[in-house]
Amino acid sequence: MSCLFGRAALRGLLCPPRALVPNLLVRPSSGGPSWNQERTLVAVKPDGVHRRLVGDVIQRFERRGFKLVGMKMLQVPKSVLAEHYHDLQKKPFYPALISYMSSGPVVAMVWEGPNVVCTSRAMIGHTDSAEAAPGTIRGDFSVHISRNVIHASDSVDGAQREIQLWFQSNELVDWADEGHRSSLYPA
Ligand code: IDP
Ligand code: MG
Repeated sequence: MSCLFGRAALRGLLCPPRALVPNLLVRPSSGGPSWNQERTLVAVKPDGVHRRLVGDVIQRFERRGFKLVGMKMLQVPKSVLAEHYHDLQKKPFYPALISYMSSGPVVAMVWEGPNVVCTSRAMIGHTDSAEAAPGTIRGDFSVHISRNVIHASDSVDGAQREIQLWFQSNELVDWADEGHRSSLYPA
């Protein structure tokens, strides 16, 4: 990828206006906040696991105020990766991408919170490590696009598709944190 923002990367960095975010992942709550409680898939890739970066990633998402509702370590089957990256099938780097993503364990997580899809893309940074801003996960920990440490879904629809692909519904935990929410955002 050149030094200019690629279209996919740019799309991943720009947040849609809040009013346009579809409400697909909102969980019903008992008179709770009207914020979009989205969910997104975040995965620490094999390079991130090898480099002991899992804890740092979790800490960043927790400190931001997001809620962990699913987590597992797995060696991702190539069939899952093929579906996950089906948009990239014709790219020259696709075979290397699948080989790399299946080369070691990945830590997959589902995070929940207001606008978590868009915010997590900002937190992980630009796809190309050379373009990723310092302070972002990729900008702090990676130097090459093919070893960029972390995945995060790039749209609400994509997040829903990816969560269903990577997790069984009984692997996701709805746990109450109402007492904590009021210190994160207003009701
Ligand atoms: P994203 O991970 O920021 O959403 P995508 O365009 O969806 O970026 O690409 C998926 C993954 O494919 C990237 O995170 C990166 O690991 C790899 N990738 C993308 N573009 C290139 C490239 O030009 N060379 C090598 N690997 C790439
Ligand atoms: Mg992507």
